[in-house]
Amino acid sequence: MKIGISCYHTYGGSGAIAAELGKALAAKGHIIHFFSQAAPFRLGAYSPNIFYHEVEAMHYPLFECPFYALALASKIAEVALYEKLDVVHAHYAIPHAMSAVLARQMLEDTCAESRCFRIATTLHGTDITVVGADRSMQNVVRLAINKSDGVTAVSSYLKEETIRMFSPRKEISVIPNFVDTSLFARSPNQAVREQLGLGDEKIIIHISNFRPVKCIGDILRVFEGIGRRIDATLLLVGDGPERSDAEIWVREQGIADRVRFLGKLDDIVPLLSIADLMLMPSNVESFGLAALEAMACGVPVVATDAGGFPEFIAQGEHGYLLPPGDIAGMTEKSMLLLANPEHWAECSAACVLQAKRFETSLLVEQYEAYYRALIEGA
Ligand code: GMT
Repeated sequence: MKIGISCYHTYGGSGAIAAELGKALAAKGHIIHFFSQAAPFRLGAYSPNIFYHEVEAMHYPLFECPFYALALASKIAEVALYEKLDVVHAHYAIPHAMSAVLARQMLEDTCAESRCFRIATTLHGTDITVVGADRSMQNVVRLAINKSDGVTAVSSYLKEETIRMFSPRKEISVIPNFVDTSLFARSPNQAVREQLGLGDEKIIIHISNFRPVKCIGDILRVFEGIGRRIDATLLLVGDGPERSDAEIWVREQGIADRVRFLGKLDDIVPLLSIADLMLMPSNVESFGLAALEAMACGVPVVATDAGGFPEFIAQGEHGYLLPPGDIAGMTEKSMLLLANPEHWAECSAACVLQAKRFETSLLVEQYEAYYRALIEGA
């Protein structure tokens, strides 16, 4: 198949899933055309089956905002026509699905409807639970969903939320996030510990874009509680709006020497491989890809019972789920794992097995079947 993928290039789960999906499809012989503002952060090395089209919105002094959604629509239409794309897979309802809908309208005079590309839209969460919750965006999100040929959500939670908030006409299928367990596998390396100046203390890790929804303050408070009982270091990977406040807070608390702000890193496996626990206290998370990647590396997770986490983290088996904001509960459960080597080892092994149920190859097959059904149903 010839598949266009429209996604955000920025540090986040949707860009990671879109890039990994495109790479896996290309490895199976499909031709993939990526559309985004910059190369998606996990795109990596050259592949003969992957083409990347940078979308540049026109800048003109009269316009306060560049017209990215329109530039993207024009680019999709241009590439779809000349490359004869079968499917355009939009990651996010807005603007990507909306731009794909517009692109198809641009081609209406040029190609017969039955020959035009199909639109598959994947909802990742923020487009529904954050942006979509803003009344000014509701109509356009609903339109993008209803005008797509097929819609998938990354968890049952997100599917139900979308139905509750938008009552869409379209059927929504659930295709969860996935992880390549041949790459995300624990391989502890003493050199990594040495580079970071770590001893034999317990390592707690968190990876995100530091947006308010990630509850960075809760991570710090849980870590502070852990640090009062055992020797531990917190590794914070990523960057975003909550980082500055977090840095100030750890300095004020006098724990700055035990909290490392490592910024945005592409290769997180070496860090996950030395981690003992991942903290994900998000107050809403449609899936939580970073937690799945940690589990693949044998890292148990303490997260919230919000959103999609309960769909792949079983209580007491792969870590623990607590209500958002329950700092005392998260601290206690973290200690249960960190202070009991046998329990930790059982959880760690169970995490690795659980991640294999979300193996990239299995979920990529589901996407391929989904595209085929859309094409055949045309
Ligand atoms: O979590 C983020 O802030 C990034 C966001 C994104 O759009 O990249 O992630 C969303 O999509 C991921 C991939 O499907 C999910 O694993 C994340 O749970 C989801 N984030 C939220 O729902 C907050």
